[in-house]
Amino acid sequence: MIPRYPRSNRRAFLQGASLATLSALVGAAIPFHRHLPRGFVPVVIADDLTIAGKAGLSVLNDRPLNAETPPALLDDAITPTHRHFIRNNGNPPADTSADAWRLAVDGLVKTPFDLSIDDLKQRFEVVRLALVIECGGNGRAFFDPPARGNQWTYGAVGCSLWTGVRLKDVLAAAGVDDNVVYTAHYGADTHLSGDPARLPISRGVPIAKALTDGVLIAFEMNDGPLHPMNGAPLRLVVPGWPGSCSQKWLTRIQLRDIVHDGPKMTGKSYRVPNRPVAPGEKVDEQNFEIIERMPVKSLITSPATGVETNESVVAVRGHAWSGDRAIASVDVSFDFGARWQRAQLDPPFNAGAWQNWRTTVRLPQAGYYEIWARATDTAGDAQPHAIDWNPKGYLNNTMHRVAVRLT
Ligand SMILES: Nc1nc2c(c(=O)[nH]1)N[C@H]1C(S)=C(S)[C@@H](COP(=O)(O)O)O[C@H]1N2
Ligand SMILES: [Mo]
Repeated sequence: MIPRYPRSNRRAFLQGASLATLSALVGAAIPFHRHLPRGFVPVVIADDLTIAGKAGLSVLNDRPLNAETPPALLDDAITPTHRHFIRNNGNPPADTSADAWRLAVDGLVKTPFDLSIDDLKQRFEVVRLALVIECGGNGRAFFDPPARGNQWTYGAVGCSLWTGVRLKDVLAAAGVDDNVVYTAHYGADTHLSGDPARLPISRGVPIAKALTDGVLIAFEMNDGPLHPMNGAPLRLVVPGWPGSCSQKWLTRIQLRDIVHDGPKMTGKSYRVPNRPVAPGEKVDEQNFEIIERMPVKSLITSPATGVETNESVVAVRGHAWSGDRAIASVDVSFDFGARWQRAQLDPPFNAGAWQNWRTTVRLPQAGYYEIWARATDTAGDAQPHAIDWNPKGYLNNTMHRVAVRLT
């Protein structure tokens, strides 16, 4: 895999990487890690940065590990584990073995409990759903003026098959108190500062969302183990909402009578202004609101952008999704939006999955074209041309544009 950032940055990234990240990169535990001099990069990865169990992901120049998938590698109807993006806020736990893992359910419940993964499988119905996880900051790279944070382009999204138990069943077994308004999620990853008292991220969702059918406590991904960087051995999957709600390395779910105030719930994290703002405008923190459902969006996964072809008939395909809603239609243009043709659209595998679509375009003569895709959801929301700018660069759902040159 070829990292997108210069070698010097890559070296700095590797030198600062945590043990769990290095283990993921070399593909094995590092028993003598304590003797590895600070700043030494394992030679196996010094020349070619690969993430074990992943292929073709672009690593962003940041610590901790964050990697996105180029759109053309998201072509599968269901995203294979080796193509699912990685978004880490802290240092992943070193030990992700399933046997000793425990999940606590507590807070405002009648009967708090603590369960193993086997207990979860035995006590609750096991379901398997295709579910979209998309980072709230996907598309941030295109904000102008720029927004700080990981410069995701298109590929901080995936739709894998997740097997697990429904959060609502687990909460029902615990008994939800009448005054509960929000969940609080906790994981086993540690804060980048190394301070054990600080959490990298702890988010939650309104109890009404937590009690919907599609929210899973998942222990399998694509019928195999979860990838260590995707939260093994246990994670939440909250479809349609910012990926940050889907706590990885899940250890605890607490029910609260206030909107959860854990790290990355407050301030400007995963929040947007509660009214439209001009690009670059300063917005007071009290005028921010928590992002809930993700907006309507689509991706062109074929052709790959920049392709050169001598074949005037081009097959175009991709996916479309919209928060808690289904997609009604996808339209495709190859003349900068003057005319649109309707694509053939599949129903979702289940609610919470993206929908696959395809069409064929006939390019009239040699030259440069852009293929644009525009999805419309069942409530009539369609993708915009221009970014609805916000200070932290969330929710960019502008149309995907792909360049094609016909020779
Ligand atoms: N424990 C924990 N859970 C987490 C995160 C994290 O850093 N730590 N990142 C969140 C964010 S911001 C996103 S977008 C998704 C990404 O899931 P993935 O890495 O499996 O693609 O995980 C979420 N869950
Ligand atoms: Mo995210």
